[in-house]
Amino acid sequence: MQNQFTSNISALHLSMGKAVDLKAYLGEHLTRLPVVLRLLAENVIRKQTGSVRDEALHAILAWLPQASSEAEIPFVPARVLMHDTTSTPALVDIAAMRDALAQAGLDPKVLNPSMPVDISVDHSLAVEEYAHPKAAVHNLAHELRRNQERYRFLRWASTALDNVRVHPPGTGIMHTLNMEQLASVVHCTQGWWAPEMMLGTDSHTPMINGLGVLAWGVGGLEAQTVMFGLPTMLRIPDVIGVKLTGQLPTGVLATDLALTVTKVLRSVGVTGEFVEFFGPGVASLSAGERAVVANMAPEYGASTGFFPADAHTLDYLRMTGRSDEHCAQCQTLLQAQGLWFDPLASPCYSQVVTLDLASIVQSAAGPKRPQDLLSLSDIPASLPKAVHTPIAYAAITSCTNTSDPRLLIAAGLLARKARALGLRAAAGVKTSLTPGSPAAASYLQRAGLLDDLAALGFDIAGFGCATCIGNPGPLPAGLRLDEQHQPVAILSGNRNFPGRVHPELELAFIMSPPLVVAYAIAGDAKRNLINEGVAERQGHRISLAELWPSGAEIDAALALALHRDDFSTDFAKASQNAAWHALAAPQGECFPWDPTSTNLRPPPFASPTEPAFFDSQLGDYTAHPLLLLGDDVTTDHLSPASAIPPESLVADFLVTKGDKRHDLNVFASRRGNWEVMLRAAFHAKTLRNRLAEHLPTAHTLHVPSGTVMPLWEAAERYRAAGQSVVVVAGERYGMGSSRDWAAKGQRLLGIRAVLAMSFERIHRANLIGMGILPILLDYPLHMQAGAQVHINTNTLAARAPLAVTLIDGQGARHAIKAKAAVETHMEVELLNAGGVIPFILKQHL
Ligand code: MIC
Ligand code: SF4
Repeated sequence: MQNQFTSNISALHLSMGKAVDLKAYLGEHLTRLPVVLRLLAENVIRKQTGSVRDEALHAILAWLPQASSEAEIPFVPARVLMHDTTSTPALVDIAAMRDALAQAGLDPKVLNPSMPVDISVDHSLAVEEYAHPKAAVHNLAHELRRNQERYRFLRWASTALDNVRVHPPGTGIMHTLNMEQLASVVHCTQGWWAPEMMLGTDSHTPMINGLGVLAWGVGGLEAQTVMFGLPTMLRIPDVIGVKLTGQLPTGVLATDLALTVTKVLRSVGVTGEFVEFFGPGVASLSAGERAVVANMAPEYGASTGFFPADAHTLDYLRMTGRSDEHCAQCQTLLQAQGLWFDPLASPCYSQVVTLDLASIVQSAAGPKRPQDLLSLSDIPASLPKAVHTPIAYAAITSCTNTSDPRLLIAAGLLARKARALGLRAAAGVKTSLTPGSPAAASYLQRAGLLDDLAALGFDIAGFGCATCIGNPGPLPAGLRLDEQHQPVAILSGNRNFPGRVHPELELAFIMSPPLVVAYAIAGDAKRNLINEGVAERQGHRISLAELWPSGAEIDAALALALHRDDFSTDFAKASQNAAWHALAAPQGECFPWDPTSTNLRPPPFASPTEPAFFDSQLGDYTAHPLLLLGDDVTTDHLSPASAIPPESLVADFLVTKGDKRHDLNVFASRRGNWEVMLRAAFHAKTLRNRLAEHLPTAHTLHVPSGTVMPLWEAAERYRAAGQSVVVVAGERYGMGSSRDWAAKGQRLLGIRAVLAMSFERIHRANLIGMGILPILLDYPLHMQAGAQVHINTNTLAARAPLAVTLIDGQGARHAIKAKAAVETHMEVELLNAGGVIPFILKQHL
């Protein structure tokens, strides 16, 4: 449980009030520790007491000599940020847990978040309409119609649960909202001034690290533990210091830097560790540019991409309407605590990677992974030979690249030059602009660039995730998709896994907003923009350089466009969303479930009467593989977020329940209905399951019968026969997002353990949160037909070897080198309880 403050903290007495005297605790080690660890120390001092505090502080200091540690420490964030599609399942869990308490005759109200929870309704916007002035208004109306039931539920939650605030559709993307409105950088809490630290149920939560706010992404399950007052336990991470030198060359944008950092850090391997930027180059980047780089932390695999705060941070805070008094408080506190950025400082890091900003060039990444960096002229060669590659979508989208005004202004200026030359988007390209915040419309308008963007088809289509999350709306009419035509998506997002943007598209490139406009004009991903130019106009080849805005042009437009008050007035206006406030929300401490709903159903893993889903899955058992997978299984494979294909088992199921086959919305919108999500598990055309060749989507081979069948049916058969199942995979299992349905789906399929060569951090935690044991293999496990594994978890301990045996098809046994991918003692407890939900409930029942 969260500890109380003690009065015996060594305090600094500042002009505005008292704060932890970090120097008193850390002594001369203060400046040797990376800033992220200074912040974790501050959190421990303020939030813990007695021996817990002493041991944690001792462990942080003991990190120094090796710059590494096995010790675990508690962390208590100040607040939690969620979005509609991760908050819905978390709130559905809470509603179901409240039912369980009520049924046991207990007070359901004991389950209440103990800290502020902000929910941004941003993930469900789809680009149904585009390239006309009313597109945004109509898309918002489509969104509200489709998601009404779920939105009413969110409104119920905001009244039934204390501390929950919901930001309606149209107010922007959560991370932009966090940057522009929610983050305070420093705040006064329970009488103490403190640096702000938070958690978010989204992998891109570290975007706020660009402002010096320590935060990382967790799954909805981990957020539930934190919300109910349990600390989150973390192993003191390795901290990779990225030393930036030099300055970005003219014409090179923050996106190019973020993509380069992603490539470099993926090759270094920083999974699950903290990244902190330092060195003189940092001082040359604005806070907006830093946030772009911080945002892509999940793409480079790190928990954070931290930039300590400095004068640029204050400039950003002022620009977005925070008061001068508050900015002064930020500076006073951070300087006094030794947390202010010093470009000459060189703290001690676990590893240092140096990057010269002057070496960065205009880049893109793709066509299948964000770490596959390309120079523009290498794009054509990265595409399959002998096929046409028309551009299906050209989308300026995503928190990553629409939060920094510089990037959107650059896109607008490129559009202006193109328009002046009479250029238009190529026929058949679906263009859209979905910025992270309503203020973007104001500053683009003020700079006179909205019209230029619209002339090229980039009218604002709404304020939300849209194309980035796989909600680009239908493919453009007339698009050819066959053996000769492999259409491509061009987007300013952060992920391009096959099928991520649209289930039918396997190829996508990530790039800066102005490049998206250039590609929309070019119309074909194979056009070499560097050698062949962007387009021909009256016999004249128009080069990219001709269209590219200069740094001075961008600066001039920014000076004209940015208006300090816009950010809060536009946000306040968007928050008034009348249609949202008119939605009738149910009242009461327990949610009145509608038994006919296809959106919201209480899940079995929150019900003590469902032991198969509620009790611990540890033990001594022999298991069949439910799936045999390779490397890079992403969370988009494990539980897609994009459109539900009308011809699919999931669609068939929903149609039997009365839904319309051609209006099924996206998978992410069904995360409140476990029956749909069970069928959506591993629903990915591009997933290769080695148990059999050419398996249809979401099917597997049921080994005992030798029959191919839908996964959930196979799971049901194994369960009925009392047989256990596991998943076997390769490297980077669970790469991608924080969605806990990627783990919940596996639990519903009865999967007791996942054996893989490596796990992505958030997904590993989500598996444990669902009571599934992640097992780390020393070498790839090749299972021939009929092979099984024997697992004994009776002596399970954090990071300890585990007894795993391969039983081959002939019955011979081979010991396998493996260990539990379990990091902390708390995680062992969660596995023993059966997962987070039973763990929380069992404390009350
Ligand atoms: C994403 O970018 O994939 C998402 C959608 O924002 C996810 C969260 C989710 O799956 O709901 C993320 O990155 O965590
Ligand atoms: Fe939304 Fe994309 Fe940002 Fe995730 S990365 S929060 S889907 S815009």
